[in-house]
Amino acid sequence: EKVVVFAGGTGSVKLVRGLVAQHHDVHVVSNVGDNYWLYGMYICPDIDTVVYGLADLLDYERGWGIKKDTFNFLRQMEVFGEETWFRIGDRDAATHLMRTNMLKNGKNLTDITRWMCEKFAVATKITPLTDNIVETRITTNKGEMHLQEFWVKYRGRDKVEGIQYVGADKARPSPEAVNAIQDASMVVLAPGNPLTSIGPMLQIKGVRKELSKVKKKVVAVSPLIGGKAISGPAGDYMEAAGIETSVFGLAKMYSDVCSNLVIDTKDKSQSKKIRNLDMSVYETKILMKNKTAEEALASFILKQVRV
Ligand code: FO1
Ligand code: CA
Ligand code: CA
Repeated sequence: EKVVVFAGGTGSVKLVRGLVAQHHDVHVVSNVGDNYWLYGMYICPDIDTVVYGLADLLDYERGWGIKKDTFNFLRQMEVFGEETWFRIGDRDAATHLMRTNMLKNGKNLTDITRWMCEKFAVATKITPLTDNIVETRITTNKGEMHLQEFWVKYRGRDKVEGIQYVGADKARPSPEAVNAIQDASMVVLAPGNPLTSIGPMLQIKGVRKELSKVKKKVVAVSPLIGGKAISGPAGDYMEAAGIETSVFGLAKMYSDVCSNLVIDTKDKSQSKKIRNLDMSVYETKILMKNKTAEEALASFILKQVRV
């Protein structure tokens, strides 16, 4: 059985790691909306987080970058008078530099990501959802900016007024991603932010259609516990997008592409309402605070969710 995981960010890598530990054939389809150009280098946080996570190189506490990485390069950029709010480690920089050179030599992100998996000895397939450029941009009272500027530079403190996925209307899913969806025995929408991790992927033309064709085997995992985001600004983004910050709001958002929703036991008062949307609801503990919990949630999804 092939399990395809739509992934974007820290919660996603935990679930992916849990699924891989269950010896399942896992194929990760990654969000690209967070990708960011800096110092002439192309940075793909969601791809790198999964690669590093599966290579056991990820800084587990931070949830991004390589553990025990040094920051000499960044310090020198500071000496040169550059902004250094986006903390690129020395080893991490090598990844971005190699990727950028390959892009300049005409390789696409799918090929580059495959190369990365080989170099980091990651056997799990990881593919960007698209080889086209899609950029998640946030509008606040300070104006419109890249997600990384909103979240990292300004620490997510400004009020979110809107979210745009620039390029999503012209982007198309890669053939690898479409094949993965079609061949999957289960497609899992990881417990990522519904607007900035999973949302940008669903906005790409054709993706909603592909998923809706197989919605009976699509399982979304809630990123909320007790109506609040497990981590990050999911709640604020949902509010800005006019979506009720609850598992019911989430269910409505996903109901056209997904027939199964895994929610936390703390949210079970909403299960009945969700079932009325013609979705199956599964209740369990969804917080993945260590590797045991990651594997427990993965095992629950594989064994309890009937697709
Ligand atoms: N997140 C931060 O909060 N601060 C950083 O300095 C930072 C650096 C960084 C470098 C490489 C990388 O792949 C990711 C990095 N992230 C950083 C995480 C990342 O920007 C965000 O977590 C996601 O893009 C939002 O989901
Ligand atoms: Ca992300
Ligand atoms: Ca199984």
